[in-house]
Formats: sequence, C-alpha cells, structure tokens
Amino acid sequence: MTELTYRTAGESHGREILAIVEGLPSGFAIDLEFINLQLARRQRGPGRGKRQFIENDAVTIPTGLLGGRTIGSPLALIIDNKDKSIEQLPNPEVPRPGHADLAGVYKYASKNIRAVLERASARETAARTAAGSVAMLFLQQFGIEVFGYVLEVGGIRGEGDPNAKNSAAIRNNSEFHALNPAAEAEWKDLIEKSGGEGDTLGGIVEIVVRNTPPGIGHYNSGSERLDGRLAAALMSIPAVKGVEIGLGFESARRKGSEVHDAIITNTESAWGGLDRATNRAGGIEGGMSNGQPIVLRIAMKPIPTLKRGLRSVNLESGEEAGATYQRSDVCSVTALSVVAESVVAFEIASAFLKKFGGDSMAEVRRAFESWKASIGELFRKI
Ligand code: EPS
Repeated sequence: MTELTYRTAGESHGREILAIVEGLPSGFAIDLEFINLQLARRQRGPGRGKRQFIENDAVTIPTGLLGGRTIGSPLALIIDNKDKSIEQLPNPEVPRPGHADLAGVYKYASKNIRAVLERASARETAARTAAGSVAMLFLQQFGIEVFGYVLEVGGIRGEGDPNAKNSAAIRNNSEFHALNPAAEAEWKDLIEKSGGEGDTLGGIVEIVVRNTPPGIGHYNSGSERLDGRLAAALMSIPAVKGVEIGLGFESARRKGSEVHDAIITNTESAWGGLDRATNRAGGIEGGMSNGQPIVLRIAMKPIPTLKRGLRSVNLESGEEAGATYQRSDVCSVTALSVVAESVVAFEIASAFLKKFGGDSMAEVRRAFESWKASIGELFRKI
C-alpha cells in the first residue's frame, strides 16, 4: 500500500494546472460534480479579482479510473487555464513586497520575476482544491466531514455556530461562505472601500472536522503528529501567517484546570461511551485525534498585489518605485476557506489510511470496522 500523497504542477498563466494523487485505495467512486463544485466555490467571494471571471475551473481525470472508480493507480486531476498568456506577459521590474518576487530573485540569482511569480501564484490552490476534494469524498465514506467557513474579514468578526444543525445551509447561502449574515454587509463595505483605495484585506477562517475517529496520527515522531501535519499543511497555503488549534494562543493565558478537557461518560458517544466535557484541545491530544471535532483557525494576510503599489525598487534602474500591479484580488478569504478544507481533508485522509489502510476500499472498511469492534469490546463495561 502506497502512502496517500499529492503533488501539484503548473504555472498561473500556463496551459493548465494539475495535481497527481497517489495512494488511493481501489474501488472508490469519484464524484466529478463534487470536485467541480469545490472548484467553483474557491473561485467565488466578494473581493475576488477579474481573473475569476475569465476562468471556469473544472477538472478532467484522464488517469487512474475505470468506470468512474479508482483502480489503485495515480489519479491525475487537470484544470485547464483559460488565460494561457505566460509567453506574452512582461517581466515585472519592481518586486511586490509580501510576494515571492524578491526572495525568488535571490534564489535563482536572476531578475526573471515572471519565472518566479507564475508558480508562486495562489492559482496553484485550484489544483490543491481538486486533490483535497478527492480526499473529502474519501472521508465522506466514513462519515467524516470537513467544514470551513469565514470567521473574520479585515478585523471584523462574524461569529457563528459551525455545530448548529443548519450551519451548512447558512454557509452555503452566504457569498462569503460565512455563518453570520449580519457581518456580511460590513465586510462588503470594507472590501469596496479598500478596493477603492487600491488596498487589500485579510481575514480568519475556521475549519471543523467532525467524526474523525480517535487515535488518528501518532506521537512517535514529530513528522507523524496530526497537529503538526495539519499546521504544516495549512501554513503552506499562500498568504497564511498563523494557525491555531482549539484554544490556540489563548491556552497559554489560562491555568491547566481551565484548559484541559475532562473525560466523562456519555452513552451517546460513538467511541466506547467516553466523551469530553469541553473541546478546548480542538480534538487533538498527544499528536492524535481524540474523538472530538478537530477545530483549526488560520490567519490570512492581505493579498500582496496592491493597486496602489507598495514602496519598492526597480531592479533595472535601481530607483525607488511603486511595486508592479497588473490585477489582483482585494480579498480572497472566502477562497481560502475552500482551499483550507481541502488541505485539511487531505491530511486527515492520509492519517486515516495510515491506520486503516489497505489496497482496496473493502480492506480499508474491514480494518475500520474491526478497530471499532475492538473499541466496543474494550469499553463494554462503561
Ligand atoms: C488566482 C489567480 C491569479 C490571482 C490570484 C489567485 O490570477 P492573475 O494573477 O492572473 O490575476 O488572481 O493570485 C494571487 C493572489 C497571488 O498572490 O498570486 C487564483 O486563481 O486563485
């Protein structure tokens, strides 16, 4: 059995962007409509730039399927770029503060910023969304749901209850993929105002994973810890500057008795009659899932491409100049909520398969059911 992994390739204005997913068990149905829905959700949201009106992201899967089901071989997910202008686009001479431009110039000892920005562009997240959507479909087979929503835009909070029965309906009705309709008018005004001033805005996204069985991940080595893997995956999304799990930074300010989650009995618990009185840990203890919802929050900085052109230097003339601007988003926090769902789903699926893995879905199901039976047996007196 191969470890579940993915790679992406492609430039922002090249022919296409793609992901290759390896390690999926055979016999698993791929719902293209769901993947395309996630791709469309990633393109939406107030503050998105003109590029999103050019592209109509949809995936083709030319490998790894037979009759719409996986056969254990690598899955290629290809998204066509409508804007394929890479060969015609100019090389920007003034690097953008906050983007990969200048660090990339140092890396390659070359002033070809175009060659750097094409791959560093957040357009790559379309391919990650496709790969992660496959992982979401896999997790759905085991009742595991990954739910991302926008919590904050430009410093204005829009709290909501992701565990409410109607949370999916509220979020799916929201232009921002958010849970607080009252905050949205304020967010929209702020985005319009910032866009008018040639400025950009960041925000905060929360991701909740429900029904992850306890014991996923491992404490043996740092690279296997589920919290470490999730944080690394989330931090690897362009523009993400911070990750919190559960109470996050707030846990540093409280006493132990106000941080840790009491273990209680609950006949309704799916995991052997044991439950937690609170979920301040955010569903992860000792680098493993603990059976509670996994709760993650990420902070996104404002997009670094600003119409007003931040202070920079023209690398040809050596003169100070405003940073290059072609087009960009004012705010893409809504898109981030979808990308984040995808990267989280991929890590959870990968860790799930490490524990319950098999070459076919039948094997995976057997492993999962057999472990569940052992848990029932272990706690039969509770
Ligand atoms: C993006 C496509 C890009 C940008 C944005 C994300 O398209 P273009 O550069 O042609 O306008 O809109 O890229 C960035 C935010 C970035 O930092 O590079 C997309 O499809 O998500």
